[in-house]
Amino acid sequence: MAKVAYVSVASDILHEGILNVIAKAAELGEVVIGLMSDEAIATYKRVPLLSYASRERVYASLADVSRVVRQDTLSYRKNLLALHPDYVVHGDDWVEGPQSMVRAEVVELLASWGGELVEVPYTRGVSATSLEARLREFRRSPDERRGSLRRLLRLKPFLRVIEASNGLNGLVVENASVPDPVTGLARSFDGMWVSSLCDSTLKGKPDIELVDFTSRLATIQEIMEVTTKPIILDGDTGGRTEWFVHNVRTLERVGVSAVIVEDKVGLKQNSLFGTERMQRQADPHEFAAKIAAGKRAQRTTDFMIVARIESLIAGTGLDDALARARTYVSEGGADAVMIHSRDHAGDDVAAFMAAFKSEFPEVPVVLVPTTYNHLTEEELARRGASIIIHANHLLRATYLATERVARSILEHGRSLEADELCLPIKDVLTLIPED
Ligand code: SPV
Ligand code: MG
Repeated sequence: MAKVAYVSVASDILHEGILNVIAKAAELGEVVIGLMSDEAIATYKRVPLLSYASRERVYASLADVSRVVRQDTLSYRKNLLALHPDYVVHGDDWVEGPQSMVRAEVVELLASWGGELVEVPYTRGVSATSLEARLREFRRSPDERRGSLRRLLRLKPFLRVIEASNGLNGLVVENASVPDPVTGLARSFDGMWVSSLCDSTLKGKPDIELVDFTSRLATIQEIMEVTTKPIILDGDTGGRTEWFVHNVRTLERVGVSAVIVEDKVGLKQNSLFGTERMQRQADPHEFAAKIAAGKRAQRTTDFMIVARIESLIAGTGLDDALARARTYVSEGGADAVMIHSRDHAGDDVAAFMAAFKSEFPEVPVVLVPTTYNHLTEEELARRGASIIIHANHLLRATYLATERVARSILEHGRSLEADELCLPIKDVLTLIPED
């Protein structure tokens, strides 16, 4: 019987490096490609550009490949146990770094039936990761970017999103990455929140819909210029319905993925004031009609309108929140709901999600856990959250840091003491890539 050589593939792009690995496998036996599913890839890097079906066709058509099987996880375990291949062939680039844990498991499994891991010298300069840099331009295109939020929602159990308020902190959000404590693989943010609080505060203005849509759009464009991740706009109340429909189309056209609008009327104040400031909730049917008008105005299917429910903020309670959620989804056609709260325990939000998800299991729930931030993203996701937004932390950090430096310079009459609080000049000069 022919020997079997298993090659796992995650790349969109069939390049020379992968062909070298497959050619080596073909020398050893019948080549079975373990093609990673979109879900598996999304656990540690960007969602592929090509669908699973088209990637499968590409790999199945190679003369050296006998068949393609689906690999549903980053771990090879399930497929290796099913196939008991004689060989696994891989580039030697995974000996160290984030994939070394996956490698260790492969070695251990193969040993149990006398299989062997064969490593091919890594082909420099053609890895999917270097091609990825060139794909950035493509990912920045409005269509690609707009649709990426829905795609991610389908592929990942929950999305972690953080505020981005200008080009510079947009770059921080785009590039920040830490190893996952369990798997060792890269963990990064899935998307960006363009907050009304932060956008206003950065301009020295209160968060009362004073910063107009044209200005908000300029912020979005600035962030979009230098990043590729999906953008969720804090759309405040959405304004007059007659304006909202136009703004929805503008946001779609520039590549924003979603707008969240809150069910308030009159002078909007920031939700974290709770009932300390006079805030009025909208009539639920009128608000549903605004959302429905926005949905009808859309030119694409991938843009999302999220209904934000302020009942727990305004003190009108859980039953009101649930009734409104029902109206906004069933009557308004909202693609998702955001339930906001400033409760410190997070119990009201958990109660809302338990009830809402039993009625609408498919409708995503968005949370902004500023006050109940002792709960981890995973805990919130277990309770039913699909998108978790860290809404204002980069702005707050920036204020604290800059104010400290300003005081230090005043106190000392020179900037020497502030140096340790600042990014070194040589780093700031190279912070922004020139190409
Ligand atoms: C924002 O970030 O502007 C928000 C969230 O709307 S909150 O400030 O909590 O109301
Ligand atoms: Mg806001």
